[in-house]
Amino acid sequence: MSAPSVVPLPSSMTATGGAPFRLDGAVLTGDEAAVTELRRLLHLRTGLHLPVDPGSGAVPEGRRIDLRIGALPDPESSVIAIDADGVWVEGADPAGLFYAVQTLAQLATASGSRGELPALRIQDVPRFAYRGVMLDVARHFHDVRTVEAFIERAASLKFNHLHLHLSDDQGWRIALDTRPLLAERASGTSIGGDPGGHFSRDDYQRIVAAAAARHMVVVPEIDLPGHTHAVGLAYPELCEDPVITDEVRATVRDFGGDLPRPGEPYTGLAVGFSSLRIRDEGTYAFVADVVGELATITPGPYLHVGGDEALGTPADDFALFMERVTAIVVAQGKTPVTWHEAGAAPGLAPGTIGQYWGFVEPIEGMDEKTRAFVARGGRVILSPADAIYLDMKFAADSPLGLTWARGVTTLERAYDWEPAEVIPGVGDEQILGVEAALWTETVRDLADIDALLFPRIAAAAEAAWSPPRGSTPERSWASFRERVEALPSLWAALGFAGTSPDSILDREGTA
Ligand code: TNX
Repeated sequence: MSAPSVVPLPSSMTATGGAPFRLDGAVLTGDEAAVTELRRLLHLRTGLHLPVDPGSGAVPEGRRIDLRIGALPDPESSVIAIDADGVWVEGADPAGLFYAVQTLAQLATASGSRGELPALRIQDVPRFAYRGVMLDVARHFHDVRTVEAFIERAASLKFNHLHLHLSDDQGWRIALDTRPLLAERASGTSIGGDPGGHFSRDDYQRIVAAAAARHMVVVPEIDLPGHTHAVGLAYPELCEDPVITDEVRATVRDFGGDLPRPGEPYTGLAVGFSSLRIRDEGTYAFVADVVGELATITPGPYLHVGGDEALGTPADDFALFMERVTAIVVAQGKTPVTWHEAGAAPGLAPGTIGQYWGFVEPIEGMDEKTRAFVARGGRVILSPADAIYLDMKFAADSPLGLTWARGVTTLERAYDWEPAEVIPGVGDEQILGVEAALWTETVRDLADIDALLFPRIAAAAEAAWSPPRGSTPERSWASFRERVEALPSLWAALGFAGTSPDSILDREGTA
């Protein structure tokens, strides 16, 4: 018998071969939040409105779907037992129970009013504590509702961190009381001259709350000291003039737009031309304001301070800046996260987390820089760009997406890599987690987001949650490719993808 389709693959799943549990006539009981979520999902999936046990205890024998918080050792873990007489679910904590409920939604087959759940036992423990998705709201601004939709999509695949890329050359996307000119003067446009925008502090709190309701922690990123052209629209005295390299000219030639000019909004997609003034104390007053305010409005432990592609910043200055900015984050009681380039800075604050965005097979010493975080007591988030940069094209003829990271990136390439094999010397103990990134140079709205997200986000979820590749026959591309077939109809039922279920998998082929 082929195993039921669950993605990401649970740490252990046994189909018992018994008769399934019939959903019609079933009654939901137990933890209120979990009951509400499962009722919602089963309705969307099967059309059934299951009744909730009013607490009388008079649920007919053999008809219970019982959802409880139990005494399990591992955070976010759960056990599920299904047979013809009932469904018993225990979560270690509310998150564990929430994830078990997402599994049940995948297992529920829709057959008119007679949905059912297959007889099985699942024990599920995530491999990595940090399972992230990143959304770039700087290249194109995406509003609160879009971010909420993004959260819902990611949480259904058991991601638990939302990294928001809140600033870049093209715009500053969060209003801060300490530096009001940023939102006022530096958020008006997006790439291609599309409309800009920014989050008010209330908007940001709504995002934090929506994420928390789905067991996700927000990781805000302010990208420094490069990717800061927009800062110069508000505080010109803090920024160097753009450094126009051959690469910048080539990008303008290939993708259009104008060269960056000081004091004018930048609407192209070149990178690496901007820098804060590193030897100016005003810069650190600015950084202290921004980091301090972000720390007060962010409940999660991490603040991401960028550090990527600072090609317009001399190496010594870059090292000095990253040392100071990570110290400022630590002084605010948060753990700094930076892109892997900052591993080159000898004075980086101990414990800083490094986010690797090189390829599955590292080139140009990127692995060396990433190991440097571990040497200073930090851990690593893996975002290999040729696998899980979801902004890479999924098909050569798609107008959406870029190709620089060995694109076109097929579903197979998104799936078929193993986290512990990317950086020599960085294994499970040194890996904090895995994060899929969606940069938005070509991405204007939720339909664009969905077109790039699905189905590759499911491959990233399996790298982040499931046991190592090859550890069981099911943790393989061959098995994933079959299991993932079951998901588009669920995604369509949940309203996730604008496209029809068939087209999600067919448009790229799965080869
Ligand atoms: C590289 S990877 C970037 C971003 C771009 C992205 C596009 C990294 C840390 N920086 O600035 O948006 O490629 O794929």
